[in-house]
Amino acid sequence: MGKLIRLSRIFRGDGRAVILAMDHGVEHGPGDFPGESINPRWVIERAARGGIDAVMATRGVIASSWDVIARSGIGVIVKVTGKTNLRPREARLLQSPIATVEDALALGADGVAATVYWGSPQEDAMLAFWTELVATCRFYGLPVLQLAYPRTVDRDPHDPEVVRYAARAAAEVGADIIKTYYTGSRETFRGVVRAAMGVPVLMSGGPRRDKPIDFLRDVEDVIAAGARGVVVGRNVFQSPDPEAMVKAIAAIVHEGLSAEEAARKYGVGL
Ligand code: FBP
Repeated sequence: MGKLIRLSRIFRGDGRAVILAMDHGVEHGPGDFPGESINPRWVIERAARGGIDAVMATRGVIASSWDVIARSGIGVIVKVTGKTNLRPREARLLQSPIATVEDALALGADGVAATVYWGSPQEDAMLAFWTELVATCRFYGLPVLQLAYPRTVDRDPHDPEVVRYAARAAAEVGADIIKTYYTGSRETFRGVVRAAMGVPVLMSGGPRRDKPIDFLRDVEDVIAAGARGVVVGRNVFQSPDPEAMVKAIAAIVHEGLSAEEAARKYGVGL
């Protein structure tokens, strides 16, 4: 029951969610945050006004913005794994623990998130951590989101077949929510959603598009393919107007607007 109650704080009544990702300070470094966006409170405040349903972030970001989050009533997903780009390249195919489930609960989490780089030479270590995580979260009634990222040494991580494989594997090892890469077409992403056996699949945002309309078209495509929402970072906080961008994304996810209609309505990407 706890898990169901918490999932209802992440997904709206329509079963869909727009989630702001803010774990980039660890994953990529502060260079990802232009201007005011270096302050997570600034970003979360605007994204909440725009209509995000939840924020997925490191415990430090959640702690820094706790009052903004509490006032806005958005769900909280604490990322419990991470890696930095300061590591040697060959060591970046491994995510390490950066918080415990109890740390997340102490922050009022509605869920936790962990990355598995499927196909990595260090897949074994991430699966060992993941298996413990799922068992602990089952005990506490806490949903677990998996960032199911194919990271083999020789395949394109956006190759539909490896994304489909990652999504299926995530579903089979107990993910409650799957966040993975867009495969570039509705048809191939429909295959990803089907492979996940009913576990909600959300699109991972990716680097900021030069033209916001291109990102909004991807959102429209994945929703049409059966995705249950998006988990987006850079395309929101690197936008000149994060609030308008979230409004446009939410209009596609929750109101069924087309990318063009949403862009026109909120003045982005035209
Ligand atoms: P973006 O929308 O900015 O891509 O955020 C999604 C995300 O998965 C973040 O949660 C994470 O920090 C980042 O992308 C990982 O990107 P990469 O795996 O390419 O380093």
